[in-house]
Amino acid sequence: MANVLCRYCRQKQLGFEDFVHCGALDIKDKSTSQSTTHHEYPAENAVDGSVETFSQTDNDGTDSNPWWQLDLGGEFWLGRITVTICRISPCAAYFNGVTVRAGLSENYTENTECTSLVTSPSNGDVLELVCDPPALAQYISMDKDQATPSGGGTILRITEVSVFEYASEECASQSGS
Ligand SMILES: [Ca+2]
Repeated sequence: MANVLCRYCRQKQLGFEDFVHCGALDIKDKSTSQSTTHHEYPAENAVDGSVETFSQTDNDGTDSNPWWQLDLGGEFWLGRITVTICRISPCAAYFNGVTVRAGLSENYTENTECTSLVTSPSNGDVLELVCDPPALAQYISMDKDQATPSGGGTILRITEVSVFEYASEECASQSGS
């Protein structure tokens, strides 16, 4: 994985690519959406900077394929995606079995899986999900694949998401190892 990371970093350092930002992206005011919304838990609650709020899809069984999506408003090389899971049950169950995708299509089903499937998280976890290889993406989505056994059924709850680009500091640490 280190070689993949460093290739992109070196391109940036040498000016071959027009990267402007490094590290964590400011996503607080970026556009979010989700398949359905349960009561007062809209999609933007997952990027509002607070671990006390969360987004959630409907829990009445009518949303059989729940998804959540973030529009970064531009293309970025990802990177790392951090997901905070709230501390109280059933927070972990509601994020179990999630597929994280990143890509350039507004239709999340056309984007590839960015990280491995999320299985058996715990309440209060901060999941560090790495896009390997790096993904050029404008859209990040999280959806529940109904073909995968999931303790959370058809409800998707997301407490807080952070998104990181590959930065030159990471390149330096990787290449020095
Ligand atoms: Ca939140």
